[in-house]
Amino acid sequence: MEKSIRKDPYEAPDYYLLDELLTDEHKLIRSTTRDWVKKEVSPIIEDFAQRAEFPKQLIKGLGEIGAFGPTIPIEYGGAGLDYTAYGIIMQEIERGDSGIRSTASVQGSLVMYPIYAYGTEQQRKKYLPKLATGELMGCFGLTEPDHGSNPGGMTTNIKDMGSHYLLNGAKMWISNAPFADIAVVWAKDEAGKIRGLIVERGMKGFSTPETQGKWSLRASATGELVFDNVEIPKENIFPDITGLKGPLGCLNQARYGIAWGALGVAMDCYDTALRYSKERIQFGRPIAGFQLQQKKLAEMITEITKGQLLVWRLGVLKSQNRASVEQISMAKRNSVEVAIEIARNARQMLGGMGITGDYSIMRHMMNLESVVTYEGTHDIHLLITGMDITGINAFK
Ligand code: TGC
Ligand code: FAD
Repeated sequence: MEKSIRKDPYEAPDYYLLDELLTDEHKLIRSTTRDWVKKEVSPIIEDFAQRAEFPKQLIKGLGEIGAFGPTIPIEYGGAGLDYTAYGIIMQEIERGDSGIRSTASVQGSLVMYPIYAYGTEQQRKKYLPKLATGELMGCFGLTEPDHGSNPGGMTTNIKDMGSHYLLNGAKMWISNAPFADIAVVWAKDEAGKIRGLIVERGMKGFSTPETQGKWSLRASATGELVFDNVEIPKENIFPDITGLKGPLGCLNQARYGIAWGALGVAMDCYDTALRYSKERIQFGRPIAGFQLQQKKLAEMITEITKGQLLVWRLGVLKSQNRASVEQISMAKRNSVEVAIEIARNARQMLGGMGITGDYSIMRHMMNLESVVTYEGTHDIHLLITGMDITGINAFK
């Protein structure tokens, strides 16, 4: 059987004619992003993932297709698009690789968004246009070695020294950290209030050691942020936002993108398994003709279709500023769960070929182990839903 992934014959499933719910602009954005992923990501991503290296050459193209800050207004270099368009872009990029979507999510939702939403006009003008093109790359430091699901317990801190702030502490598991030019960092002030600030590479006492040995998200660079008496100019702090709602407000944006993105992974795995099963002959007939394989495929397309409807509706609500944080949690959790289940079944449908890098499924499967953990774990999102429907907090 011909090995097909490097040619990337991907065709997206649309079982319920959901294209009719999209505008012409949405469809154009989708085809532009899909073409870019087929041309630039698919041919190289497996090799980069095998080598555990981030393909830096993709940064410029990500900027050109509007993947950095799609909803940020045009005057600051963003694309000024609605949330459905943003979701579609994340879906298409993650269909190629979760690590590349991570790079785009962090840049747009976790770096550009807080600078736009919480920053001063001077900060917006200084950073946003260059972040939109990828001339500057950013990362987002919330998680610490001892505070992951419970970021409110963070110990990274700032002291007001009069002319500047002094930043101390460490962040862990930070996407893009090893090559980022700037970091949006969350730290407690002397009153114990969480504040956001912009740290620039080159500031004395700031380092970003790379995390080695990941079996997941291998084409994404992850690292630590270490702050040893870093002097932060006063103009680098976000002036008004305080408390956990600052960083969590950014996470709403990124979690929304993942809800679409993980479904992209599910669609890629389904498409690969469907094509393979129609071509692979065993016992004298295509394996797609066996009931057990049809059950897997039928269940995959059913879950994909339900997920597509959920994220489409969430996109409409988000564009109208009516999406609740709990609705976003439900969609992030559901899409990742659907994708994990589909990736596992799709991998089995490819038999031995499924474990190789000739197909995208095994890489997707491993990536999803990060996606199910970051931006709030599967458990945390379930507890958010649980608290919303019962009114009872089961976190603490
Ligand atoms: P809690 O007392 O519930 O809330 C504290 C304050 O925050 C507000 N809030 C939110 N605001 C905006 N958006 C949300 N989603 C919010 N959730 C809560 C809340 O109203 C309150 O405001 P105020 O004004 O009363 O102070 O906080 P808690 O300490 O009990 O924690 C709640 C919990 C567990 C849900 C939250 O901390 C959480 O979501 N934990 C998960 C942590 C997480 O998601 N970390 C992600 C790190 S970044 C990352 O993973 C990037 S990966 C990037 C990539 O590569 O794609
Ligand atoms: P823990 O919080 O220690 O959780 C361990 C387990 O306990 C989980 O199963 C969790 O669900 C469970 N648990 C925790 N609390 C409860 C509870 N109350 N009830 C029930 N179960 C509970 N962070 C950033 O700030 N920026 C980034 O760019 C970033 N990128 C990342 C990239 C990768 C590849 C990875 C793996 C992580 C990244 N993260 C990033 C960190 C990520 O957000 C955290 O890993 C995540 O929030 C979970 O924190 P933790 O790993 O400390 O796990």
